[in-house]
Amino acid sequence: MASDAGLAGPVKQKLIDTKERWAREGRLLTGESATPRHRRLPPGQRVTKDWPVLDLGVHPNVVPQDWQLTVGGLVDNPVTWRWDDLARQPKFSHVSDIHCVTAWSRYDNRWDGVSARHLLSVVRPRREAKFVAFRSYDGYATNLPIASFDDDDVLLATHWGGEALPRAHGGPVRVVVPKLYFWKSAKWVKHIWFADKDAKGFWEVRGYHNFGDPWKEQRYG
Ligand SMILES: Nc1nc2c(c(=O)[nH]1)N[C@H]1C(S)=C(S)[C@@H](COP(=O)(O)O)O[C@H]1N2
Ligand SMILES: [Mo]
Repeated sequence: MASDAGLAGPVKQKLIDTKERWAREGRLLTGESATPRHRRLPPGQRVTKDWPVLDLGVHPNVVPQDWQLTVGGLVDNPVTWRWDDLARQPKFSHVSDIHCVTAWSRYDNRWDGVSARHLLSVVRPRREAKFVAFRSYDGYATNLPIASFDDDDVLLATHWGGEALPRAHGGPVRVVVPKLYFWKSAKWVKHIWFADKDAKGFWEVRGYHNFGDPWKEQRYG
């Protein structure tokens, strides 16, 4: 079992142990592959109408006045955005489906916030930057290739369904990366770091796939 050093409080160790076991056993795998062109629901998923809360069990209480995001690493223009800075950025809105590795999917989530592409245009990653690492207020971490962040459906979300994003779902600000399993979408985001090397996050070191494409059923790896 990997160490939980760096997490911001008592985590749900049972949930973590169960999910690590699923990864070892290859639970939920169908062996199918699909493409979004032919069907809406990725293999092995079922649609839910409600929106489950899934995390390590620590819901940091970050009020907008205290929230700040630092974006740095291999970029020309590192920034620290407080809530007011974020509010001054161009607004972006997108409707997308959620696919969680625990097999639920939720259609038609309307997100509002600031697009990843706008953030990229502000910080300007250098040519050597190939990966993005996220770190959250609860100590959670996850990682993406820069190409997955640089997409037209990725955002820093402040609103869901027209309402302020609830704390349980990562408010005041979370990342949303709809094309990958939802563990790649960091709640309560605090740092975004660009690097030439990949650095695995919380679930990626616990048997979960490094990329996490639901259409290829990249649950574990
Ligand atoms: N900061 C943080 N982000 C996180 C997590 C977490 O524990 N902490 N869990 C991930 C996982 S495993 C999932 S499935 C989604 C769940 O988001 P939701 O609770 O809004 O459904 O958040 C992801 N982002
Ligand atoms: Mo998850």
